[in-house]
Amino acid sequence: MSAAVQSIDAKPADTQELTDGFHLIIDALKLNGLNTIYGVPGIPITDFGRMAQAEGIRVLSFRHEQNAGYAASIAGFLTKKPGVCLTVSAPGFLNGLTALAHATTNCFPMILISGSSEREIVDLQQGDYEEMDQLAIAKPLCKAAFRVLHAADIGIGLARAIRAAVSGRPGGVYLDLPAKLFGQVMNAEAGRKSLVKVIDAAPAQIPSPDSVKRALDVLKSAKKPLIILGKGAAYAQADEAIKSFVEKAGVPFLPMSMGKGLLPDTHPQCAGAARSTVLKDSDVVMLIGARLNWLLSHGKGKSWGDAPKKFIQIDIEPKEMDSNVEIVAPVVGDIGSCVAAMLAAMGNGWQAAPADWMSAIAKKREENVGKMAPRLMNNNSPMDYHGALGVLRTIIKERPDAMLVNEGANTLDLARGIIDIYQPRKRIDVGTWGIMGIGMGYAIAAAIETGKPVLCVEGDSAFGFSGMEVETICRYNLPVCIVIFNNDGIYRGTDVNSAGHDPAPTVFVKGARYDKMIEAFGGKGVNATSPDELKRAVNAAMDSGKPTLINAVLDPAAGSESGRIGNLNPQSVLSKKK
Ligand SMILES: Cc1ncc(C[n+]2csc(CCOP(=O)(O)OP(=O)(O)O)c2C)c(N)n1
Ligand SMILES: [Mg+2]
Repeated sequence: MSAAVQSIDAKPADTQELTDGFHLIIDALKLNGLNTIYGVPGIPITDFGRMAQAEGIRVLSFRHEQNAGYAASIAGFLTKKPGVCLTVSAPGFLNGLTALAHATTNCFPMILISGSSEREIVDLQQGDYEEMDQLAIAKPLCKAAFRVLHAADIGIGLARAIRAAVSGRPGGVYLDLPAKLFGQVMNAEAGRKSLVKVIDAAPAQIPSPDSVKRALDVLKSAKKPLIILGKGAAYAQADEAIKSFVEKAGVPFLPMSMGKGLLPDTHPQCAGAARSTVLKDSDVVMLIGARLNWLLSHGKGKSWGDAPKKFIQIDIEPKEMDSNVEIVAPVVGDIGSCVAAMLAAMGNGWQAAPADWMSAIAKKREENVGKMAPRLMNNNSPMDYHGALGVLRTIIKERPDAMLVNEGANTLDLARGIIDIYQPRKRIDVGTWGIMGIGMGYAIAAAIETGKPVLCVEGDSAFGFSGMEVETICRYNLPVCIVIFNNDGIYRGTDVNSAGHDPAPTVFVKGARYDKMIEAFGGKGVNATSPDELKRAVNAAMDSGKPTLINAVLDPAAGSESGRIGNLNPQSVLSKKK
């Protein structure tokens, strides 16, 4: 037992001011500006949630920990402060763990705080209530994991968790708080002194001048340069510097899904609508906060073409360099510092990319946009993806500061291409893993953290993973409009099972009315069968700020297997492909 805890024996109990684990955790969170908790109550954290709320922390109580965890993870992305998720032991912890792993994979700062059972019983495997060695299980799935056993160590424990989450490449951190800790009593003054306010939690990491010069030399030598902006660039909140750099460089840019809006998708240098051309034909590619993972086909293969290519990479994580292909100019540092250093080193008289490259891209972009335009204006009923997304595209154009949440397969891939984004960090989606289930958690955190209206564009399958949180959205009366692209199933609603009476694995109840779900909790439900109806309903929802769920009736035959990534499905040589 620590000296601070022992010291309570030194004076009679009634003459000294006491504090306890509950209060120290709350004080430590508040001291570090962590004023929001996303979680689900239960033993041993129920009272903690109540007390935190009473002390002014915003406590958002969810219906399932995974959704609370996703909310915390995206809160981290949006604010650069660790999002906090609070769960009960064993099953609650495991439910939150998916989100913690997701945060780590996506480089979002998050802290999963979980209550846990009695160490003495857990370690002897004597069958405690919700027994589990949570710390051991969390470790491989997050950036760091800590356990606090003494009240006097709460301040240090939280400080370590905060630093681990936000410094360097951000990620998920697990903080294990055994039930006994909450009630542990210690001298209040000693308690206050034990708290740590984390100074400069994510110190700037300045790139070496040589690496900056090398990168600019390579960029300067390019005939067909390309800049790719990843969600790391969006996370950095160096929006002005990034915009100035891209414009001064005069290089076409391709935004990754959550990098959209750093510069508007309608910017003349945006190559989003000419993606395959720029990947194939570019000769120098500068990655800014984007990794060469599967989302960029690992930087090689068919989609990158045969032309020789040089890669420049700006990333805070040195190990990211050469992960898939050779990086001829690695620039290691935080994105803000790196881009600022680039801007400073470019000097005056930087030559924009050659005009023939820019005009080839502009031509391709106009061709593709022109081909798409009539499809976006169709008023078919039931709707197809393009008709429905044409409407939502206009709505976001008119409301560029709204938050857009997006998940699904076709619903995701087509919305990403069709809905232009105009401001940084407005589009939040399935991320690196392409997971379903982020929808309602993200929507809730987006509303809470930004105070802006939220539009969720959800496949009917995707929505199902977190659908119960519509109650949470109604309970907190959040300005969230959920549009469900209801095509009766996963990818399509038309599969049939030729071998028996069970439905095919990819189809759902036909003609389901998701709009009725939100009515059960006092929200507004709308069934929209045409683009016109959809437009009216979404605009009304965004104007009212009232929780709304719109069941957008899509043609069950609209959509293709796995959206744009059908090629990743393994094929059987024994069964013929339809
Ligand atoms: C957690 C998780 N489970 C399963 C999947 C596999 N999966 C990919 S997309 C998808 C649902 C696609 O259907 P829907 O959301 O209705 O979109 P649609 O293509 O029909 O528009 C599923 C289940 C996943 N990506 N993540
Ligand atoms: Mg669907």
